[in-house]
Formats: sequence, structure tokens, C-alpha cells
Amino acid sequence: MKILGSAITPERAWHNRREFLAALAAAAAGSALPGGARAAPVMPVQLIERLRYSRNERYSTTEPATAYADVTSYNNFYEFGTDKSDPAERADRLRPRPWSVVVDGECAAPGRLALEDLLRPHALEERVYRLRCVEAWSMVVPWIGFPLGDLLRRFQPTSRAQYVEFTTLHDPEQMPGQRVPVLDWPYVEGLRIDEAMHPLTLVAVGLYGRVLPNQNGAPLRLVVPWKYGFKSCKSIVRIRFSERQPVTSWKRSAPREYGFYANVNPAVDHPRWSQKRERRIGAGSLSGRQATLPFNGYGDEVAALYRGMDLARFF
Ligand SMILES: Nc1nc2c(c(=O)[nH]1)N[C@H]1C(S)=C(S)[C@@H](COP(=O)(O)O)O[C@H]1N2
Ligand SMILES: [Mo]
Repeated sequence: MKILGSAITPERAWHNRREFLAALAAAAAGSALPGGARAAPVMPVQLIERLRYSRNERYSTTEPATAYADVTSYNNFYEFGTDKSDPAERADRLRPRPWSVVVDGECAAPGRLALEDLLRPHALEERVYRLRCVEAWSMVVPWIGFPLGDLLRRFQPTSRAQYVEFTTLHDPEQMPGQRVPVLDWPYVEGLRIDEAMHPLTLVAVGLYGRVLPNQNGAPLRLVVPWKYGFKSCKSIVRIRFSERQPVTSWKRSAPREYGFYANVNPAVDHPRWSQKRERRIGAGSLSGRQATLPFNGYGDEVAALYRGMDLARFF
């Protein structure tokens, strides 16, 4: 399988191979899953391509990573259904290769790039980030990727580029959940240009040292660690620079519940539930809920982006 161009190196093992194999065995046995959920279909280890990357300690949490089995079987990806187990069960219909991404809008060098050409100039890093869903659960995931800003700069955004819009593939044949109008397809998300350029904002192409499983947004997805998970758009086919704030899917479907900013904020409740605490997936039913941190714990890095903004109004 030739994928991801120069990023592949078959000879280099994942840095903690034994732990990885143990996680795969646990997944196959159906253990270590929250609420008795079923295990994800697991690829044989030799079929999951290994990636070459360096570890970024500065941007990695030292909290223990959520088990591979949980990260790949407890998912939100409504293109495959609204149950947490649907993406792992149905995302094998997605064909992440060949793939291309259109970059257009307010930039001097728009274009359509094949996945290989999009990724080729970028060195991959491992970054262990917290992911906090607006549904009040969280995970810790060792992502593999590179800063979105490095990609965006190649297309030379103009001074009118105030926002960046991201669009997921729209193909009900590959994504059967799109036959159900739970959202106005395709899935659209957006960031302000300074949020998109922030060094924490990642384009992820893998996790746990391997190519991204389909259910986690193959072949490329965003990871914006200080925002609720829904900002981290999966299986991206279009990136558009714009002067106006993009109309995002969740804001369009329920504007009172999901704002454009979506910064993790324990002080602003979702209209139907509290955001003060979160359940860490895989931590076990006895461990209870932990306090949610402002900006998901990344405030030192990103709070300055919102200085002077009323974050209860711009939620
Ligand atoms: N295209 C698309 N992207 C998406 C979603 C989705 O339904 N469709 N769900 C979002 C939500 S709500 C969360 S919490 C994260 C979950 O990412 P994970 O399944 O890799 O943990 O993906 C986000 N990206
Ligand atoms: Mo979410």
C-alpha cells in the first residue's frame, strides 16, 4: 500500500510497540471499552502503515493517553450515524485514497492538491492532546500531524482572509449517514485566521503512530485542542479563505447551543447541560468526573487570542 508519500517508513517501529500490540489485543478481545461498547474492527498490525515522526514534548500533555481501542471505537462522525459505535462499524465504506483537497477563496495561490502533494513538504510530529467533546466527555490522544498554519501559508492568504472554512467530503455512497438529514450536509466548520494559524492547531493524518483510522477522519482532519471536539472537522476536501465568518454546520442546526467560537469554557453551560465537569473515556466507572479546564487546559497558549472578548456572548 503506497500512501502518504514520503511520510511512510516501513522499517521504523512505533515507539512503544509492545503497548500498541497490547492495545490491539485488548480491542480484539472487546475489553477496556466504556459502557460495554463493542470493539472497533481492528486491522492486523502489519496492515496499519507506520509513520515517520518526531515527538513534540512542548505541545504534549503528560496525562495518560486513552486506549487505542477507545479512541477508535467511541467516535462522533455523524456521516456514519449518530451512535458512538456507528463510525467504527461503518467507516470501512470510506475510501481515503486517492484523495485531494481544494484550497481556494482569499488567497494568491489557490489550487487542488493530491493528498501526497499536500503532505510532502511537512515533517510529522506526535502531539498528545486532550480532546473535549461538548457532550462532557474527554480523551487524551497521541495525534500525528503538522501545524495547519504551515499548510495555509503555502497558499498565500490575502489581507482579506479573516476566516478559514473547512468542508468534509459529501458522498452518501461512502458516508451513509448523509442520507439522514441530522445536519445540513456537507459538514462545515471554521476558524478565525489567527486561530487557524496558531501553532497548536494541527492537521492530523495519524494517531498512535499509524495512519488515521477512517472513523477518526481519514485521510486528514483538524485537531483544535482548546475548542470543543466539533470544531475538529474530519475527512476534509476543501479549505476556503474568506472575509466573512463561515456558517458552520452546528451553529446552523442549533445556534443557541453551538456557537462559532466553541472554546472549551466551564463557565458557559450548554443550554441543556453543564460544562463544568467531564468524564474521561476509559477511566472506569468509579473514577467519576473531573473538572473541565478553561480552554481545555491550553489557556496559557491561547487566552490572548480572545483578550477583550465577552466569551459568554461569543461562545
Ligand atoms: N465531518 C465531521 N467531523 C467531525 C464530526 C462529525 O460528525 N463530522 N464530529 C465532531 C465531534 S462532535 C467530535 S467530539 C470529534 C470526535 O473526534 P474523534 O471521533 O476522532 O474522537 O470529531 C468532530 N469532527
Ligand atoms: Mo463532540
